[in-house]
Amino acid sequence: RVLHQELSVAIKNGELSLYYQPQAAAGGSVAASQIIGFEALARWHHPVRGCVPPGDFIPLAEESGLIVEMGEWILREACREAASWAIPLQVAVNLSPAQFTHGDLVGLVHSILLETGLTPDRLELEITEGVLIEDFDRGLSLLRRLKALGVRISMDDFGSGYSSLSYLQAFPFDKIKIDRAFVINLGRNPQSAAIVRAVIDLGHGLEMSIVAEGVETEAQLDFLAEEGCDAVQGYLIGRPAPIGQFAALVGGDQ
Ligand code: G
Ligand code: G
Ligand code: MN
Ligand code: NA
Repeated sequence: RVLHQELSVAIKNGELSLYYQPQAAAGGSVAASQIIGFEALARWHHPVRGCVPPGDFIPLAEESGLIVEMGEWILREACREAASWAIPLQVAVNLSPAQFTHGDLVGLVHSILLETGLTPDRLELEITEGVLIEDFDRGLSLLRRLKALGVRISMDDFGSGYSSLSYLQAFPFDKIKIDRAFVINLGRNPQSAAIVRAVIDLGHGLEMSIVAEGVETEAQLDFLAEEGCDAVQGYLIGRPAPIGQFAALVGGDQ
């Protein structure tokens, strides 16, 4: 309850910030894996509690409806930041289900792109299947209109929860992000390797690109590159950090 109230003033107080985690094209080694973009990840720097992880405050923001305002701030901030990079890398932003069901998401994305000057092809919106589960027709229409703006859509956390193959058939995703639960078990159990291999083939058959999340070891990267996975994200490539830590990658003086 207390946290709820504090969260409602967190934006005004400048307590929210974005960390960025690099994504790389999957090469046979870290050195051969070129950085192609970043996922923006929200952080709440609470004056007393310190850094509250998004797993703790995003659900709170969703319950209270604050996520709509917060999501708008996050999207604007990520686009504004990315537009300032000298090197035009991608930026990926997570969307919550409430952002799909409340307000005019397509209009918001459009106006933020215009306002920040970020070219649409540099923006990727990450959604989980929960977003689409409630109203199929509306979800499909929204995705089509977002894509018509020129932005890309990723299916996040694929393989966790109830994500099903019918989603991949029905919705025009550009990218599938394989949940890190499968990646962590690569090399530990053969089932995970079989699943990851199959998802890569499936995605490619549907003309979607594949990103593996939670890549922590060279052995995992090696397997993924060998199997044709397009991109990787995880501690091996880089931990989420303020953009200043990636100044050499994005160019300029962030
Ligand atoms: O950064 P961390 O690994 O703790 O993020 C945990 C989860 O919180 C992410 O997997 C993501 O789903 C969610 N998350 C992080 N940042 C955002 C955000 O800006 N918006 C939404 N909706 N979810 C986020
Ligand atoms: O969008 P999503 O909910 O998947 O956000 C990614 C989350 O995964 C972030 O909270 C981030 O801190 C976490 N993460 C990113 N890379 C790694 C990794 O290599 N290993 C583990 N265990 N977690 C990671
Ligand atoms: Mn994500
Ligand atoms: Na994810």
